[in-house]
Amino acid sequence: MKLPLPTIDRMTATAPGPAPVSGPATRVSTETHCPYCALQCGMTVTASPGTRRLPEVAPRDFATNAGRLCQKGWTSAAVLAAPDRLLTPLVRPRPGAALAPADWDTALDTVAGRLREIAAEHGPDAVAVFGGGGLTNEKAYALGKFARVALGTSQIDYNGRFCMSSAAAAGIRAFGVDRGLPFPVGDLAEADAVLLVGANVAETMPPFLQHLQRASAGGGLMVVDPRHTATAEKATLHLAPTPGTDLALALGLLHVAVVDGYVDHGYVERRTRGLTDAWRLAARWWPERVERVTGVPVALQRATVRLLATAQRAYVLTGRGADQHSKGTDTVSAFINLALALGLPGRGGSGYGCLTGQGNGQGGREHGQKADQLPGYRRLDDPAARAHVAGVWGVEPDSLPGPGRAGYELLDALGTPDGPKALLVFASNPVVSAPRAAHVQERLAALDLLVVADVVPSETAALADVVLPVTQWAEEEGTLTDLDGRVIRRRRAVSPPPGPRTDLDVLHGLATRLGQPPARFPADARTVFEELRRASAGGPADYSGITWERLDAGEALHWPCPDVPAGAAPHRGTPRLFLTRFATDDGRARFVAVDHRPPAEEPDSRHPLYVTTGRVLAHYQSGAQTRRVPELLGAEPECFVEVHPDTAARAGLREGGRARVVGWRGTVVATVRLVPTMRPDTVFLPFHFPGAGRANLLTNPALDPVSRMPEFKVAVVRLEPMGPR
Ligand SMILES: Nc1nc2c(c(=O)[nH]1)N[C@H]1C(S)=C(S)[C@@H](COP(=O)(O)OP(=O)(O)OC[C@H]3O[C@@H](n4cnc5c(=O)[nH]c(N)nc54)[C@H](O)[C@@H]3O)O[C@H]1N2
Ligand SMILES: Nc1nc2c(c(=O)[nH]1)N[C@H]1C(S)=C(S)[C@@H](COP(=O)(O)OP(=O)(O)OC[C@H]3O[C@@H](n4cnc5c(=O)[nH]c(N)nc54)[C@H](O)[C@@H]3O)O[C@H]1N2
Ligand code: SF4
Ligand SMILES: [Mo]
Repeated sequence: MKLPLPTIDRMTATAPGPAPVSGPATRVSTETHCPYCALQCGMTVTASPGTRRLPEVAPRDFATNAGRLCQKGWTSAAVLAAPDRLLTPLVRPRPGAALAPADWDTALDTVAGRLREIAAEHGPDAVAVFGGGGLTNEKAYALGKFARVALGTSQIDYNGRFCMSSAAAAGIRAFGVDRGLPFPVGDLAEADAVLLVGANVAETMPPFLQHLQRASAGGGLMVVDPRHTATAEKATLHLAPTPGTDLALALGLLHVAVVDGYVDHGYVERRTRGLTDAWRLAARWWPERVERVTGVPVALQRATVRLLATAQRAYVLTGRGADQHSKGTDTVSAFINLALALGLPGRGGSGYGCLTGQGNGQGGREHGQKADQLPGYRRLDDPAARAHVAGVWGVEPDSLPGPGRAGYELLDALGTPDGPKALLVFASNPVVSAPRAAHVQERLAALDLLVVADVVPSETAALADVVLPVTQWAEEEGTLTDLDGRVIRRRRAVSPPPGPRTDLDVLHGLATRLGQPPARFPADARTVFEELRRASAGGPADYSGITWERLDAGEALHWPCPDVPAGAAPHRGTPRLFLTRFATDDGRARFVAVDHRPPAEEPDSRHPLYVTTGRVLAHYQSGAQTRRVPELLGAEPECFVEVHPDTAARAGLREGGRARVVGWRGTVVATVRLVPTMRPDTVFLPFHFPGAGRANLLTNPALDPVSRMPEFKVAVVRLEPMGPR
């Protein structure tokens, strides 16, 4: 792909004030947030209009980051000037031909024309949409509306399905609503004890560690992770279960809580239902049996429950290590059961929370890009929700399609006789990040039309028939919702280079070409936000009382924040949910009766090791952005595999040598890192790399029956040495 190179001097500031014509550049600073993870660290971006200098990024004091940034945040401006940034639409003139630059009208006409043909031939469900949790609230909302109204398709889902969908499902069934942290993240700073399950925040949200300082210094930090991570290093207790056995561990911890007399009976009586049924299953998970299944010693199980139960302020937090299993929902439910038995959720200063991951992972799962959902975290199969949202959209409720395929199932169906023939991808790179990636790549290749909107030529964009170049974070206005449900403003700090358009503009252009009235798909973020407020009014995630002005004034507004009658004092938002009641019919939280089951795949003589996957500090997700930042690529240039020295020796591997990691679905090539703290039965791969270093060549698309989450965290492999490079 040969593209015109962006020059940095095109990225001039647009904040108020005269543009410098000559002489020393005026520097213009804008308060915004990091483009990457759900912590949404506050940062100030300072542009030097009229110069070739990259905008400067500096941390600012915000509730989530208290003045700190991680390495990715500090270097985030580099992606604005990525040398291979997409600046012009690209169209593949015919299958097999190379992508060629095209003007916007040609590209959008091509897409709209092909979508019409495909829908006319095969019906509206032949066109599918795949979104992302990095999209702003307005984009996520517009994408869902575009799918249901302009395309009339049921086939829309997004990458959050691969992220925290298990915790979301477990949260809804326990508490009636899913807000990752139902309390401000800063509350954690007062905690005496925190049980962190399957989260390596030292690498995935480094500034978050400040909030755990008190617990960590006071001996109250407990980490459940098969690996001795940088986070586990800070913990007093490290429980290192066999991958895929957390459910047994959580049942065992509940067992200990009951048998050792730590259940808060008053709380259970007043605020919950269902302990008896949950206990019936947990009763069979006595500590010695749990030790046999998980490898976590009995004494450690007991010490964990004691610490958590005797602390004055205690939290249970889950991350992807709990979620990303074919039993992720039940696993998270089992940890929620433990928290309920100890009386933590909905008690000021204590609680349960799920650590949402993507920049707008929270807002991205509320406004309708999910297969079964309408804005405001409403259900697509709820007649009242359909009527309300259809009213806001100006369409008939009956015209809205029903729920469609979820995540992997959608990707797996592409190009099959009953499946979609066209796919539009906004803000995801499934060729690298989806499970069983080689198969997903084949499905994408089988489509009649693949359209990718992205800022850089990702591995998925490289397969597309049409690539649409879009603007990025510091070039745009919008809102996002951070990991504790606080709505924040993303602000335009630099002007984009000529060429790219916003995602909202792209959706506007496509919708009008598909015959929609132009006013129905506004390209202006604020206008979309005003509509989103109305669409969300009365829903679980009610944003109707949140205004652009209040956000700009820096008010801390957590949803739900309903609108109030004229004249009344504005609603202050809800920083802490559940203090008096849970969001269930009767206001009580539910224990869910769950039992352990093994992962979908277990070691055998050909594949004697577990492989688990996750993140490293320097890279973000599929790496499409961070592999384009020289400092980050320099820190982690290629895929590696963490192996215990004995395991490596048995396989004939040395530090720094290359290994083939061979599983049932494929082989990954990785550089060997000897890690003495690894479990000898387990190896670890980061999933940030493309090509032969793609961890997802190995991962198992065995799905959780409730959340449809794939089993990213457990597959089985063997190691083989490879010659030198
Ligand atoms: N540097 C960096 N930061 C990020 C991201 C990134 O890509 N890079 N992505 C963001 C996003 S979208 C997300 S979702 C978050 C994810 O944040 P985390 O959940 O912290 O990330 P992971 O590394 O996927 O998984 C956490 C840990 O789970 C462990 N684990 C593996 N298998 C199991 C198991 O069976 N049980 C248990 N208990 N633990 C297990 C892994 O060893 C790993 O250390 O990070 C966000 N922040
Ligand atoms: N093996 C394994 N696989 C995993 C995981 C794991 O732990 N192990 N974790 C899973 C998780 S938690 C997640 S969240 C997924 C994430 O995986 P992906 O969905 O692939 O996420 P990203 O790499 O963030 O992809 C975002 C893409 O959107 C582009 N982009 C950025 N901003 C915008 C924008 O405003 N508009 C548009 N149109 N594009 C934009 C970026 O350049 C990038 O190409 O990966 C999952 N895959
Ligand atoms: S922790 Fe997350 S939000 Fe904060 S600087 Fe790092 S990537 Fe950005
Ligand atoms: Mo994620």
